Amino acid sequence: MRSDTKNNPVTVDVKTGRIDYERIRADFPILDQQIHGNRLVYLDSAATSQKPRTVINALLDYYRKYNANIHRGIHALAEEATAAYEATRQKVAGFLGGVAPEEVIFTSGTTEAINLVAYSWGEKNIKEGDEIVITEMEHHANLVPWVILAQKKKAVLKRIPITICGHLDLTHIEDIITDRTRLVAVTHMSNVLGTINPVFEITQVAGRHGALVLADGAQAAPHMPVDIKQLNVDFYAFSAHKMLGPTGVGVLWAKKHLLEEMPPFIMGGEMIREVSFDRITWNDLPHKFEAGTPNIGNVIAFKAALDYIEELGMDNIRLHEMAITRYAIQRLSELEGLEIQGPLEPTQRGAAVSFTDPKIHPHDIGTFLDSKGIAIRAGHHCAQPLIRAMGKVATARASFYVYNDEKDVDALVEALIEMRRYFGV
Ligand code: C6P
Repeated sequence: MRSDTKNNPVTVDVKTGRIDYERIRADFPILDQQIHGNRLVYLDSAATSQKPRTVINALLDYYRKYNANIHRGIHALAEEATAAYEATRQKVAGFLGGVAPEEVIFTSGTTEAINLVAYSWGEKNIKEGDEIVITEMEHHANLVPWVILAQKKKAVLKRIPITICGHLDLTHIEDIITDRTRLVAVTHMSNVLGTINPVFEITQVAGRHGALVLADGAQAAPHMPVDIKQLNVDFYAFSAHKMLGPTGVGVLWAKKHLLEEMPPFIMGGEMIREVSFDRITWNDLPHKFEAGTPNIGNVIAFKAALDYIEELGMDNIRLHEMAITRYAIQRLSELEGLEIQGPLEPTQRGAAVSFTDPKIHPHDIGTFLDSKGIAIRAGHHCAQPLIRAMGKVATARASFYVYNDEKDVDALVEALIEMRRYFGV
């Protein structure tokens, strides 16, 4: 691997675990700009995070110096690209708490990772009358594939409801997960409510009934330590672009024996061992699930993102975000009538904070904040059944990451106060 993408050491206050925000912000070139004449305050990391210079440089390096296809060539560039691509797989395996690298499948994102499980494992294992359990707070990526699979297979789709505080209501879990349940698909952290779900506890119940558990880690993996063995899940999916990495790269982790039993999802080059017109045998893991030329440069640059996160320390990231979230909830609560969705206690939630104003539509909130240089997301956040269960049509969502601090929260709250004056409410 080339070494000129090496990051400068980042600083963390050892006593508080707080990240040196000004220092971090300087690592993200995109943040150094004005939007509509104001300092950019980026509060939309739950949609996609910004990228540090090291990630951008890793991508440029690949295209400038060793762009080649992987696992095929016998020339120097191909070998260098293959080694760098596989180094990311090793890094991901370590990031997940030390899993086997062949259990790490690169996909285009969380969405494709979950679809892979639905099409491959689901098509093979779900039969008429079987049960698939999801929750009321799923993103469409962990909902639509199961709705469609259940319809196709005449399986029963059951759901775990939410409480008014935005937690999963596990009161009737023993009735919901039964001996007919084949799979429980649950988000590790809600992209709307911020709720961190008790995935391990759910795997305990599922395990007693012989059901597998898939956790959607799109919002959790970027923000908190993920140890697959401790979580006890069978499948785990997440996206690089929400954790400082490039778009177009995701990960499906699954237990080796499951991957070995699952048929390939996409057919083509690289995923085969031998092909004739009447017989085809599959390649070993992980290649069986990575047909065609993958997103080589972006996978390689993803390693730089994981290096950056490792250097900061995931525990420090979590502490930093809990402090910002606590401050954000406290400051937003000062606005009379503003409703904050999800748990209010930062230890139970992540740094995606949804809110609604009784008199101003979330889209108007988003548009007004944009005019002040503040980027948030407004809408249903690809979780329509959840938004409906909350009795809303949409929410505004501010989401924080390593490059945000309390100053950004203050900018948000001041702009919301100004917005109310502007709308005369
Ligand atoms: N949520 C948001 O603004 P992809 O698009 O495949 O990288 O990730 C899909 C996905 C799956 N699960 C959860 C919990 C998610 O939050 C997301 C992406 C973004 O909330 C874009 S809709």
